[in-house]
Amino acid sequence: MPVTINDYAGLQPAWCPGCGNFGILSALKMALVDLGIPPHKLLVVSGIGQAGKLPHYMKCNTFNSLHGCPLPVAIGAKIANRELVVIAVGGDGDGYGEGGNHWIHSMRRNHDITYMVHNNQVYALTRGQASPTSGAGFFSKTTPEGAPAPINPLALAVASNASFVARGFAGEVEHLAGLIKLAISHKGFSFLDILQPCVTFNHVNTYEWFKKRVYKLDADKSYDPSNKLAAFEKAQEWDERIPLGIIYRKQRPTYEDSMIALAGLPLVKQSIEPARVEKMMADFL
Ligand SMILES: Cc1ncc(C[n+]2csc(CCOP(=O)(O)OP(=O)(O)O)c2C)c(N)n1
Ligand SMILES: [Mg+2]
Repeated sequence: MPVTINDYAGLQPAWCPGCGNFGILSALKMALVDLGIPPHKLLVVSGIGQAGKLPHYMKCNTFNSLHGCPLPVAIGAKIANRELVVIAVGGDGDGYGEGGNHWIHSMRRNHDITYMVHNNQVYALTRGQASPTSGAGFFSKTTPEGAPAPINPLALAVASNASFVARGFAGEVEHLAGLIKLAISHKGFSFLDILQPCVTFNHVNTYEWFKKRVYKLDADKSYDPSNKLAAFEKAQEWDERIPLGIIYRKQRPTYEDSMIALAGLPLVKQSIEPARVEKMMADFL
Protein backbone atom coordinates (compact mmCIF):
# COMPACT_ATOMS: atom_id res chain seq x y z
CA MET A 1 0.00 0.00 0.00
CA PRO A 2 1.44 3.41 -0.92
CA VAL A 3 2.24 5.73 2.00
CA THR A 4 -0.19 8.64 2.31
CA ILE A 5 -0.17 11.87 4.31
CA ASN A 6 -2.96 10.46 6.51
CA ASP A 7 -0.64 7.70 7.72
CA TYR A 8 1.33 10.43 9.47
CA ALA A 9 -1.64 12.26 11.04
CA GLY A 10 -0.90 13.04 14.68
CA LEU A 11 -2.39 15.32 17.35
CA GLN A 12 -3.73 18.78 16.50
CA PRO A 13 -0.79 21.27 16.70
CA ALA A 14 -0.88 23.77 19.57
CA TRP A 15 1.36 26.29 17.79
CA CYS A 16 0.21 29.92 17.28
CA PRO A 17 -1.83 30.53 14.10
CA GLY A 18 0.63 31.53 11.35
CA CYS A 19 3.64 29.86 13.01
CA GLY A 20 6.35 28.79 10.56
CA ASN A 21 6.34 25.37 12.20
CA PHE A 22 3.17 24.47 10.26
CA GLY A 23 5.05 24.83 6.96
CA ILE A 24 7.91 22.70 8.27
CA LEU A 25 5.56 19.94 9.49
CA SER A 26 3.75 19.87 6.11
CA ALA A 27 7.03 19.81 4.17
CA LEU A 28 8.35 16.93 6.28
CA LYS A 29 5.21 14.87 5.75
CA MET A 30 5.24 15.62 2.00
CA ALA A 31 8.87 14.48 1.78
CA LEU A 32 8.18 11.25 3.68
CA VAL A 33 5.18 10.43 1.46
CA ASP A 34 7.17 11.18 -1.72
CA LEU A 35 10.00 8.94 -0.54
CA GLY A 36 7.49 6.23 0.39
CA ILE A 37 8.80 5.88 3.95
CA PRO A 38 6.15 4.22 6.14
CA PRO A 39 5.75 5.51 9.73
CA HIS A 40 7.07 2.31 11.34
CA LYS A 41 10.41 2.75 9.52
CA LEU A 42 10.88 6.30 10.79
CA LEU A 43 12.07 7.71 14.12
CA VAL A 44 11.73 11.43 14.84
CA VAL A 45 13.62 12.63 17.91
CA SER A 46 13.23 16.14 19.30
CA GLY A 47 14.61 18.34 22.04
CA ILE A 48 12.54 20.82 24.06
CA GLY A 49 10.87 23.93 22.66
CA GLN A 50 8.06 24.81 20.26
CA ALA A 51 10.03 23.04 17.53
CA GLY A 52 10.51 20.14 19.92
CA LYS A 53 6.76 19.52 19.86
CA LEU A 54 6.85 18.49 16.19
CA PRO A 55 6.91 14.71 16.84
CA HIS A 56 3.68 15.05 18.87
CA TYR A 57 1.98 16.01 15.64
CA MET A 58 3.09 12.95 13.68
CA LYS A 59 2.15 9.30 13.99
CA CYS A 60 5.41 7.35 13.80
CA ASN A 61 8.18 6.29 16.21
CA THR A 62 9.01 9.38 18.28
CA PHE A 63 11.20 10.38 21.21
CA ASN A 64 10.92 13.75 22.96
CA SER A 65 14.34 14.09 24.63
CA LEU A 66 15.86 16.79 26.88
CA HIS A 67 16.65 20.38 25.91
CA GLY A 68 19.72 20.36 23.64
CA CYS A 69 19.80 16.56 23.42
CA PRO A 70 17.98 15.25 20.34
CA LEU A 71 21.25 14.38 18.60
CA PRO A 72 22.75 11.93 21.14
CA VAL A 73 19.42 10.08 21.30
CA ALA A 74 19.05 10.02 17.50
CA ILE A 75 22.62 8.79 17.07
CA GLY A 76 22.16 6.04 19.66
CA ALA A 77 19.02 4.85 17.90
CA LYS A 78 20.70 4.85 14.48
CA ILE A 79 23.64 2.84 15.82
CA ALA A 80 21.26 0.32 17.41
CA ASN A 81 19.07 0.02 14.32
CA ARG A 82 20.49 1.39 11.09
CA GLU A 83 17.39 0.18 9.22
CA LEU A 84 15.45 3.09 10.71
CA VAL A 85 15.35 6.49 8.99
CA VAL A 86 16.33 8.79 11.86
CA ILE A 87 15.49 12.49 11.91
CA ALA A 88 16.39 14.83 14.76
CA VAL A 89 14.51 18.13 15.11
CA GLY A 90 14.76 21.10 17.44
CA GLY A 91 14.95 24.85 17.73
CA ASP A 92 17.86 27.25 17.35
CA GLY A 93 18.17 27.57 21.13
CA ASP A 94 18.04 23.81 21.52
CA GLY A 95 20.54 23.02 18.77
CA TYR A 96 22.88 26.00 18.53
CA GLY A 97 22.80 27.00 22.21
CA GLU A 98 22.40 24.26 24.80
CA GLY A 99 23.07 21.46 22.28
CA GLY A 100 25.81 23.23 20.30
CA ASN A 101 28.50 20.81 21.35
CA HIS A 102 26.49 17.76 20.27
CA TRP A 103 25.77 19.46 16.95
CA ILE A 104 29.41 20.22 16.06
CA HIS A 105 30.66 16.74 16.94
CA SER A 106 27.79 14.94 15.19
CA MET A 107 28.70 16.77 12.00
CA ARG A 108 32.40 16.01 12.44
CA ARG A 109 31.71 12.29 12.92
CA ASN A 110 29.26 12.16 9.98
CA HIS A 111 26.53 10.09 11.61
CA ASP A 112 23.98 8.90 9.06
CA ILE A 113 21.01 10.95 10.28
CA THR A 114 19.12 14.10 9.27
CA TYR A 115 19.02 17.14 11.56
CA MET A 116 16.39 19.84 11.01
CA VAL A 117 16.74 23.07 13.00
CA HIS A 118 13.66 25.29 13.13
CA ASN A 119 15.53 28.60 13.25
CA ASN A 120 13.14 31.31 14.43
CA GLN A 121 16.02 33.31 15.96
CA VAL A 122 14.37 33.35 19.37
CA TYR A 123 13.49 31.15 22.36
CA ALA A 124 9.78 30.85 21.66
CA LEU A 125 8.62 28.28 24.21
CA THR A 126 10.09 30.26 27.10
CA ARG A 127 8.49 33.43 25.72
CA GLY A 128 10.89 35.46 23.69
CA GLN A 129 14.47 35.50 25.00
CA ALA A 130 17.32 36.06 22.50
CA SER A 131 18.88 32.93 20.97
CA PRO A 132 22.29 32.28 19.37
CA THR A 133 20.88 33.37 15.98
CA SER A 134 18.96 36.48 17.10
CA GLY A 135 20.17 39.40 15.00
CA ALA A 136 22.68 41.84 16.51
CA GLY A 137 20.74 44.39 18.55
CA PHE A 138 17.64 42.14 18.94
CA PHE A 139 15.78 43.47 21.95
CA SER A 140 14.43 40.96 24.47
CA LYS A 141 14.00 40.46 28.22
CA THR A 142 17.48 38.91 28.43
CA THR A 143 19.08 41.42 26.05
CA PRO A 144 17.70 44.82 27.15
CA GLU A 145 20.65 46.51 25.43
CA GLY A 146 20.36 44.41 22.27
CA ALA A 147 21.70 40.93 21.47
CA PRO A 148 25.39 40.44 20.58
CA ALA A 149 26.36 39.27 17.08
CA PRO A 150 24.75 35.94 16.09
CA ILE A 151 26.50 32.72 15.11
CA ASN A 152 26.43 31.66 11.45
CA PRO A 153 25.02 28.11 11.47
CA LEU A 154 25.83 27.36 7.83
CA ALA A 155 29.46 28.50 8.05
CA LEU A 156 29.84 26.55 11.29
CA ALA A 157 28.43 23.43 9.65
CA VAL A 158 30.80 23.74 6.67
CA ALA A 159 33.73 24.27 9.05
CA SER A 160 32.66 21.19 11.05
CA ASN A 161 32.78 19.06 7.89
CA ALA A 162 29.06 18.26 7.73
CA SER A 163 28.65 16.27 4.53
CA PHE A 164 25.31 17.93 3.63
CA VAL A 165 24.50 21.55 4.55
CA ALA A 166 21.34 23.24 3.33
CA ARG A 167 18.92 26.05 4.17
CA GLY A 168 15.16 26.03 3.70
CA PHE A 169 12.36 28.48 4.47
CA ALA A 170 9.07 27.64 6.19
CA GLY A 171 7.33 30.02 3.74
CA GLU A 172 8.47 27.92 0.73
CA VAL A 173 6.94 24.56 1.64
CA GLU A 174 7.44 22.70 -1.66
CA HIS A 175 11.04 23.81 -1.95
CA LEU A 176 11.61 22.80 1.67
CA ALA A 177 10.02 19.38 1.05
CA GLY A 178 12.48 18.90 -1.84
CA LEU A 179 15.42 19.75 0.43
CA ILE A 180 14.17 17.38 3.15
CA LYS A 181 13.96 14.59 0.56
CA LEU A 182 17.56 15.23 -0.49
CA ALA A 183 18.66 15.41 3.17
CA ILE A 184 17.02 12.08 4.06
CA SER A 185 18.41 10.42 0.91
CA HIS A 186 21.95 11.63 1.66
CA LYS A 187 24.17 9.04 3.34
CA GLY A 188 25.88 10.84 6.20
CA PHE A 189 25.00 13.77 8.44
CA SER A 190 22.49 16.05 6.73
CA PHE A 191 22.11 19.44 8.35
CA LEU A 192 19.14 21.60 7.43
CA ASP A 193 18.77 25.10 8.85
CA ILE A 194 15.15 26.18 8.32
CA LEU A 195 14.18 29.85 8.51
CA GLN A 196 10.99 29.87 10.53
CA PRO A 197 9.12 33.11 11.26
CA CYS A 198 7.86 33.31 14.86
CA VAL A 199 4.76 35.46 14.63
CA THR A 200 4.59 36.04 18.39
CA PHE A 201 8.13 36.74 19.62
CA ASN A 202 10.19 37.81 16.60
CA HIS A 203 8.82 40.94 14.97
CA VAL A 204 12.02 41.57 13.01
CA ASN A 205 12.47 38.43 10.89
CA THR A 206 8.91 38.15 9.58
CA TYR A 207 7.56 36.38 6.45
CA GLU A 208 7.73 39.75 4.64
CA TRP A 209 11.32 40.32 5.81
CA PHE A 210 12.37 36.93 4.44
CA LYS A 211 10.32 37.12 1.25
CA LYS A 212 12.21 40.28 0.23
CA ARG A 213 15.55 38.54 0.67
CA VAL A 214 15.40 34.81 -0.04
CA TYR A 215 16.43 33.36 -3.40
CA LYS A 216 16.93 29.79 -4.59
CA LEU A 217 20.42 28.57 -5.24
CA ASP A 218 19.25 25.76 -7.54
CA ALA A 219 18.58 28.38 -10.21
CA ASP A 220 22.26 29.39 -10.17
CA LYS A 221 23.93 26.75 -12.36
CA SER A 222 27.36 28.27 -11.74
CA TYR A 223 27.23 27.49 -7.99
CA ASP A 224 29.18 24.33 -7.09
CA PRO A 225 28.13 23.00 -3.64
CA SER A 226 31.14 20.67 -3.47
CA ASN A 227 33.50 23.67 -3.33
CA LYS A 228 34.15 24.32 0.36
CA LEU A 229 35.53 27.83 -0.06
CA ALA A 230 32.59 28.82 -2.26
CA ALA A 231 30.27 27.38 0.41
CA PHE A 232 31.92 29.53 3.10
CA GLU A 233 31.45 32.56 0.92
CA LYS A 234 27.81 31.70 0.21
CA ALA A 235 27.17 31.15 3.93
CA GLN A 236 28.13 34.81 4.59
CA GLU A 237 25.19 36.19 2.59
CA TRP A 238 22.44 37.40 4.89
CA ASP A 239 21.43 41.05 5.23
CA GLU A 240 20.55 41.79 1.60
CA ARG A 241 20.11 38.40 -0.03
CA ILE A 242 19.59 35.04 1.69
CA PRO A 243 20.34 31.85 -0.27
CA LEU A 244 18.05 28.82 0.03
CA GLY A 245 19.16 25.37 -1.11
CA ILE A 246 22.21 23.16 -0.81
CA ILE A 247 25.16 25.19 0.40
CA TYR A 248 27.63 22.32 0.73
CA ARG A 249 27.60 18.61 -0.10
CA LYS A 250 30.47 16.17 -0.13
CA GLN A 251 30.17 12.43 0.35
CA ARG A 252 32.54 10.82 2.85
CA PRO A 253 32.48 7.66 5.02
CA THR A 254 29.98 7.72 7.86
CA TYR A 255 30.71 6.99 11.50
CA GLU A 256 28.56 3.86 11.29
CA ASP A 257 30.61 2.61 8.29
CA SER A 258 33.69 2.52 10.52
CA MET A 259 32.09 0.46 13.33
CA ILE A 260 33.12 -3.19 13.07
CA ALA A 261 30.19 -4.30 15.24
CA LEU A 262 27.78 -2.87 12.65
CA ALA A 263 29.27 -4.73 9.69
CA GLY A 264 26.75 -7.59 9.99
CA LEU A 265 23.14 -7.37 11.06
CA PRO A 266 21.86 -4.23 12.81
CA LEU A 267 22.54 -4.46 16.57
CA VAL A 268 18.85 -4.94 17.37
CA LYS A 269 18.84 -8.06 15.18
CA GLN A 270 22.02 -9.57 16.60
CA SER A 271 21.67 -12.27 19.21
CA ILE A 272 22.77 -11.63 22.76
CA GLU A 273 24.93 -14.37 24.22
CA PRO A 274 24.38 -14.31 27.99
CA ALA A 275 27.66 -16.18 28.58
CA ARG A 276 29.63 -13.35 26.95
CA VAL A 277 27.77 -10.71 28.93
CA GLU A 278 28.42 -12.64 32.17
CA LYS A 279 32.14 -12.77 31.35
CA MET A 280 32.21 -9.02 30.62
CA MET A 281 30.41 -8.28 33.89
CA ALA A 282 32.85 -10.52 35.78
CA ASP A 283 35.76 -8.44 34.40
CA PHE A 284 34.34 -5.40 36.20
CA LEU A 285 34.29 -7.11 39.61
C1 LIG B 1 18.22 21.86 30.50
C2 LIG B 1 17.18 22.90 30.17
N1 LIG B 1 17.58 24.19 30.06
C3 LIG B 1 16.65 25.13 29.75
C4 LIG B 1 15.34 24.78 29.58
C5 LIG B 1 14.30 25.84 29.29
N2 LIG B 1 14.00 25.92 27.89
C6 LIG B 1 13.00 25.16 27.36
S1 LIG B 1 12.79 25.46 25.72
C7 LIG B 1 14.04 26.60 25.73
C8 LIG B 1 14.46 27.35 24.49
C9 LIG B 1 13.56 27.13 23.34
O1 LIG B 1 14.06 27.81 22.22
P1 LIG B 1 14.34 27.05 20.88
O2 LIG B 1 15.18 25.86 21.10
O3 LIG B 1 14.84 28.04 19.91
O4 LIG B 1 12.90 26.48 20.48
P2 LIG B 1 11.59 27.28 20.04
O5 LIG B 1 10.68 27.26 21.24
O6 LIG B 1 11.99 28.64 19.62
O7 LIG B 1 11.04 26.46 18.91
C10 LIG B 1 14.61 26.73 26.98
C11 LIG B 1 15.72 27.65 27.32
C12 LIG B 1 14.98 23.41 29.70
N3 LIG B 1 13.74 22.99 29.49
N4 LIG B 1 15.92 22.51 30.00
MG1 LIG C 1 13.76 29.12 18.53
